[in-house]
Amino acid sequence: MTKEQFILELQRIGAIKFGSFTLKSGLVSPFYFDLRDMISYPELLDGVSDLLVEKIKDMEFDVLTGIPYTALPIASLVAFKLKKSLVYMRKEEKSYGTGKNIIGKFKEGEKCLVIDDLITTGTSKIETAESYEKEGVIIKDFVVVIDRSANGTEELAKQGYKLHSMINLNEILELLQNKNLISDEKVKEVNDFTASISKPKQEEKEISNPLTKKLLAKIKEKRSNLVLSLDVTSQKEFFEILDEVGPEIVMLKTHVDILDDYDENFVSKLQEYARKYDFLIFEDRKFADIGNTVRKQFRSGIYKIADWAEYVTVHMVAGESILKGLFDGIEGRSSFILARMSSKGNLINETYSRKCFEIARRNPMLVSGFIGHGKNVEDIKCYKAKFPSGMLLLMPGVKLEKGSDSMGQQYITVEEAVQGGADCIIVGRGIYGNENPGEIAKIYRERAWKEYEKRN
Ligand code: S5P
Repeated sequence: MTKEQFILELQRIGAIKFGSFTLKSGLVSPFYFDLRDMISYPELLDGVSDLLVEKIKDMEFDVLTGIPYTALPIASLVAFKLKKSLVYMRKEEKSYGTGKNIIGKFKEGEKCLVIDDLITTGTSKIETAESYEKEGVIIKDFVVVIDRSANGTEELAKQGYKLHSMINLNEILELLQNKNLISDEKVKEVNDFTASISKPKQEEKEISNPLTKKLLAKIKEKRSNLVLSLDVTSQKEFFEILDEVGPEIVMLKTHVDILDDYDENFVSKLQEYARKYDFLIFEDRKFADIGNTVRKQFRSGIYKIADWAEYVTVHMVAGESILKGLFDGIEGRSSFILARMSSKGNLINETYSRKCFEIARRNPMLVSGFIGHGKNVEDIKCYKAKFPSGMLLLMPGVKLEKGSDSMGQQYITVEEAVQGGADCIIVGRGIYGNENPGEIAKIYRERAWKEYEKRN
């Protein structure tokens, strides 16, 4: 069956309708596609699965799924024809028995290709991806039989997914128009409707946040994307190490509250070092409270972080208003949101990460990027692909060798981090825990920079 024959068959069985239809959203649409009844037409199912097989046979994936209900029988046939295994997701989360939400055999880290019948806005695809990602399955590609959206491709791309459409709305309109099965007026009506519901295209914006630009410029200028996390408890040790490592780093990350002997001279000395060795200052305070409290934690108390730290970290668990609390009325400061963590068993899931990205997208002047981690290069790439454009990835949990500590920290290698998309690596004990912090920092720097240059 050719694509044209398939479209004409759909029209014949009433799966493509023109008229006036009230959608779930309440909008009245001049057309309606409903592929549910296709299961009653074996030759149509055979035809569509052949066309899909042709479309996906060279794509890379381990398992195949269809979004219930309509696409599941279609995906079953496609899987059968390609001799690939099929999985599917329960519609209701299961909390009893095995608690398994994905039916079928799969291994964590396997790539799943998702088939669906239609795409309108892309929202349900993103939700599907999230529920698979929660179970450790990697989703990158969606294949739809009909793309009835105006910009589904862009909407999915924003979240890091690729849409492959077998047929788009224009192809259907053109064919039916050529066969005199639809009037010119109707075509216009359909096009006007689609244009009216599509979200305006967002241009890829240049980076507007001056602090993000500043970090990027410093990385380039200093030819280093190494951030030292200097988590030592005495000022003596702090500045001794900094004297050795300062020349190698683009930024210094502090936990000022772990110093045993913090005093009023600390900040001015730190700033002097930052000037001397030309690095930026980042306090990893991890603000996570209501706006009013973080505002005081940032500006007041012993440390007065807002006075000297150009970047801070934020846990978005309290919601978007934390950004207002932190930055309202302050210039020249920015944040990194913890949208993933490196510690074993942390409670962050894909949905939480995505919400962090949405908040950052709305606040580009207050957020420079995200802290993140991943199991391997692929996993990090998937994570970073979902970032709003122009946002940076800083990655802790990095050492020269993979491993872990006894308190839940997990390490990946410098190469994995940067190849996956880390713009900066954050290294603590790997450097300050070494007998020769200066020498080892040089090695970290060189290895990270080599991968960074390769990637860019
Ligand atoms: O998920 C995270 C986020 C951060 S900011 N995992 C982390 O390890 N960090 C911080 O990075 C942590 O607080 C510490 O300061 C540093 C990693 O230190 P290391 O000694 O394990 O390299």
